Amino acid sequence: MNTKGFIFDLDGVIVDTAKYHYFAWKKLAESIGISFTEEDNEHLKGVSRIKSLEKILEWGNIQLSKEKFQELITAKNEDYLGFVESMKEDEILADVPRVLAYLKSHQQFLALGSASKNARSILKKVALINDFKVIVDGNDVTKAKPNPEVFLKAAEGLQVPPKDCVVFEDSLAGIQAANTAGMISIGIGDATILKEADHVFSDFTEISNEFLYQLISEL
Ligand code: B16
Ligand code: MG
Repeated sequence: MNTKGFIFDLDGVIVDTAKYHYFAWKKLAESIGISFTEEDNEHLKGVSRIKSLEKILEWGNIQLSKEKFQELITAKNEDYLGFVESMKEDEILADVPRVLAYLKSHQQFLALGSASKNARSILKKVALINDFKVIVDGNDVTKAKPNPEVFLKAAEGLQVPPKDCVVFEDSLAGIQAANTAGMISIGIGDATILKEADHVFSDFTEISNEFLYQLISEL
């Protein structure tokens, strides 16, 4: 059996923390008079915390002092962590445990590749921290998705060449990062948004063990 690298994004792939980011960004935006919808939130998926606030300010055409920027971003993260605090294993997205177990039982290497600086604490909350051989998150990279740094570092950690890696991602920036890294990209979500991916599924319930087996044997 070939050993390949399977790299998972976190938010929107393993857990649905996007809704918590949404609540926290909405509170922040509205506190400075900017309206914020779920559609706006879509544009922040996979985008780093700092870049996200820069985008919101741009949308509202607002300039802030460095101090105020820092104050708001700290408050946003505290609000977000307030939601994360009560997360349990039942917030793992459907069929993710089956896919992880299948890959592990076929001797495949698993990594996490996320833009989030909170990735490790979220993985602990949902008891998945020991499932990944390598974790690369927002604390380990200097270049945000669509730059491939996060996935290349994950492949390096797994000691698997990028061409033998598969990335599961819910954001367009993440799919572009995987493609630039020379990896197989699998979009989880809306096929119209993720059309640059090699394959798209609306969620893991649509990904069969046969498909996973094919990935393992064909790469
Ligand atoms: P944090 P992913 C990304 O995680 C989220 O999609 C994005 O909405 C968030 O702003 C970013 O992490 C930073 O997260 O504030 O926790 O450092 O999808 O790359 O796992
Ligand atoms: Mg994501």
